[in-house]
Amino acid sequence: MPDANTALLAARPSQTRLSTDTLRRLPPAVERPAYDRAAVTPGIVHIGLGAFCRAHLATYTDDVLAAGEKDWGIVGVDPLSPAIRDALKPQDCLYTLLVREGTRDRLRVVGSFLDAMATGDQLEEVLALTAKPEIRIVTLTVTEKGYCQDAATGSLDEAHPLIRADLAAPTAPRSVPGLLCEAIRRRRAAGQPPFTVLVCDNLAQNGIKVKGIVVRYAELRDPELAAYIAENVSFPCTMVDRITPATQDADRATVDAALDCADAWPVVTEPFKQWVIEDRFPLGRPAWEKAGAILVDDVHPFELMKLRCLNGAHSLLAYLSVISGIETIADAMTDPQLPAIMHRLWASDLIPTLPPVPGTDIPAYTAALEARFRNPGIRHRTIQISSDGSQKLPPRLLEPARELFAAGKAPAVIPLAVAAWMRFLLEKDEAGNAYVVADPMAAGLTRIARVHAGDPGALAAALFAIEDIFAPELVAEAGFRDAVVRHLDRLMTVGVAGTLTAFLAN
Ligand code: CS2
Repeated sequence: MPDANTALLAARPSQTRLSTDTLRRLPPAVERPAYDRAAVTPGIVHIGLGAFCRAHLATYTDDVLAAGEKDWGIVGVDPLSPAIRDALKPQDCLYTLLVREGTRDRLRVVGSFLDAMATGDQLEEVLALTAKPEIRIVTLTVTEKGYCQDAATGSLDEAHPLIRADLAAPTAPRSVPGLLCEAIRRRRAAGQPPFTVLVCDNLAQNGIKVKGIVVRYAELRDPELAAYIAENVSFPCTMVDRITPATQDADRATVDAALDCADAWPVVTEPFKQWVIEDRFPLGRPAWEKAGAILVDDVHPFELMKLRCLNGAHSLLAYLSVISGIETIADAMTDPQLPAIMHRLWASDLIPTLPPVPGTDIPAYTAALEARFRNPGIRHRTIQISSDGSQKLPPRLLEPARELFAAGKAPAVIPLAVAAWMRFLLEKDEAGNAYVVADPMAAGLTRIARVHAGDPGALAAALFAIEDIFAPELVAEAGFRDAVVRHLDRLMTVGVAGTLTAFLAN
């Protein structure tokens, strides 16, 4: 990624860079911050500078700043690499959002990031900032794996190399739990009440889970600090939604041409966005409801609906697509069979597990989801969604399967999705093209897949034995195990199309 950016900028040395100075010269159709950025002060530190947060919470906050709340600017922190910081800083942290609906593009320059940092070389600066009284919220988008969790239980993975390293050197943390814990400790030592921690990743009960992870990490470090966090730090749960694929060079070229200046890291997204937040902010919050966020007492029903219906369907489609050579979700939606499989997943396995969702008609919600998946302007790559299956499958599909069995029912489509993930681990599609399995557990998973490539029963059994992914209660269900092995056998012998034909005929 950084190389692609550098190459792009180097290739166009004469092109002006997006910045505060060039903002006023942009074509009139490009929306831009409708407020004086120089008058805005930081109130939020955001950890994780990927595309999603820049399409989502940064735009909600941009709207709130435009509505006149001046003390909620964001300082972005990249915990992984300095690449996005280095792309954003020379453009005064401005970037373009390319909102695509079919062939219609809307461009908006977002101004809510006031500064960008990276923990790699600015850790002390970041920790000094989070101790300041004006910082009242720390938001996070670090993906599921960023929390160093055991995905099956959602508790801290105490054997995680980053956690072990942080416990050995806790004042120079590299993991997200270690960073949060150290930031809370230093702020307390500075005599400040704790900031609110707002987790914006796709974990079930994300605030509760991450609080449990941080408290457990703190217990291993200093039980008194753990008790302080447990009692005093608020971690509201949130449901976040906006489909935001990784930026491609073609998107950069489109944006540069439309702006007539260079933006090193624009973000492409869909028009739809949704944010449901539990209203527990002891030090206050921006009036995000002015930008359309929904503030509630209990996020759980919203979160289950989104995590299962949207993300669960995404994972099913992604694995079946990667192995059969379908490149994007929009392409999967034009396949003769995949939409029907997705409808079955919703109707038989996922919707029956959902509690009522306030103000929401679930069939209308899934119909709208399907329309979003079909948006041909969004090239959301199935290989991107296939990443981190070990972290994504438990909350999206394995947990609803476990709930169905507990209620005396058997899931119809989830075993097929699990089998597709297992087949995906073979690292080659049906035409023999190789792809990379990106997953924090990739080395072990692909080794198992190689050893048992010719034997679906043995492959499934070896993967079922990984308790960080599969809860023992689920694996104890013979109906589940047998169905996965049956589908895996078919996928490995007749392929995706043949498997789906047989499946849909029943
Ligand atoms: C996707 C999500 O990559 C994935 O796993 O399912 O990024 C999805 O696009 C977002 O959660 C939509 O809000």
